[in-house]
Amino acid sequence: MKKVLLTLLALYLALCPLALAAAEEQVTLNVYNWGDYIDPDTLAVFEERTGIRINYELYETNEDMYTKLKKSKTSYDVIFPSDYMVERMIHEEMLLPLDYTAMPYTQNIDPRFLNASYDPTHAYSVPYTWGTMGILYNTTMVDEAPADWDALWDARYDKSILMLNSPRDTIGIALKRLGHSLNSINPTELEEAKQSLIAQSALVLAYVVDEGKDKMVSGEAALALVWSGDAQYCIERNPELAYVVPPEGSNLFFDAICVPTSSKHPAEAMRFIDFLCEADIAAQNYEYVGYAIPNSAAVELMGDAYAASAVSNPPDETLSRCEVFTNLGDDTRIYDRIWTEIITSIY
Ligand code: N2P
Repeated sequence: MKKVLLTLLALYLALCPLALAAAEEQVTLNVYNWGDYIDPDTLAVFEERTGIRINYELYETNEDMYTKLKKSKTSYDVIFPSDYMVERMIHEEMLLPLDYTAMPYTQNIDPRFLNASYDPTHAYSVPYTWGTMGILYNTTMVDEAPADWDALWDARYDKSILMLNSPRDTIGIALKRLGHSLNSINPTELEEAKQSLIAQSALVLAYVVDEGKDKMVSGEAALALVWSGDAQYCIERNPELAYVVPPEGSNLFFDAICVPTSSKHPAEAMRFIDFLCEADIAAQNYEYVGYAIPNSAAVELMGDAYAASAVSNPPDETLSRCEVFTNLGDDTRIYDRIWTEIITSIY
């Protein structure tokens, strides 16, 4: 009996480390992304296929994501910054270099998207989506289609206008409307943009990001400053809505997938990025998210269904009027200060 017990004890002690090791192998990736920016079904596919778990958290703006990464002790494994924010995070050594040999499906990315100035060799970022900013409007609530950015300053739509609660986007559009670059750091131009936004604020129903979509779909507001994919998402749910990129020009953005330096599981993070680049997964995500994608294999797979949307896929003439945000370095503080002044003048 004693011998049997000793044998069992020996066996238990021998197996214990194995059990511990198995428990340790369960990796959870902390994925931090914009609202409505992935089809949740694809996350389940990834978990099932790899045994890697995903803990999914949301942010609404590049600035919120950046501040969280700087200030919180949480380690994130995968994030989705826009162009100018990728540039800033590379500069501040917040991103890990990527191992492309571990991500064969990145070959599906259209090479035209791989020489962007924010990360010229794409050492730190894999392109995920792209789009424009414009006006989403309810055709039954406006007298005529918006002819220019002035529509968002039109007193006829008092308390029926939604603006983005996002400093670069909202200040950028105010600059564009006044004929300036949306990367301006000229104090006079920025003061002019600030005053125009303070004057406009009396007409604004709310400064929103993700909640704006429901408000537009339900007809609570007549006009909204939105990103093209969110416009597409809303138009699919309410065909009385339409989208326009005003003639003065707008922002063209590229959002990317990156691994922050705080990642505890960079190998698994890159496995997830590679998974998102598979043609069928990228196509499935496009159908859910509505933003244009740089994945040639997925675009080919979708054929006409993809090519047909002028909202996601604007003509070159529209794109030629758009500007990409650049990292403003220390001058970003001017925008932060102006944004605080605008917001505090409202509330
Ligand atoms: C997704 C927000 C997209 C971000 N809802 C635009 N850069």
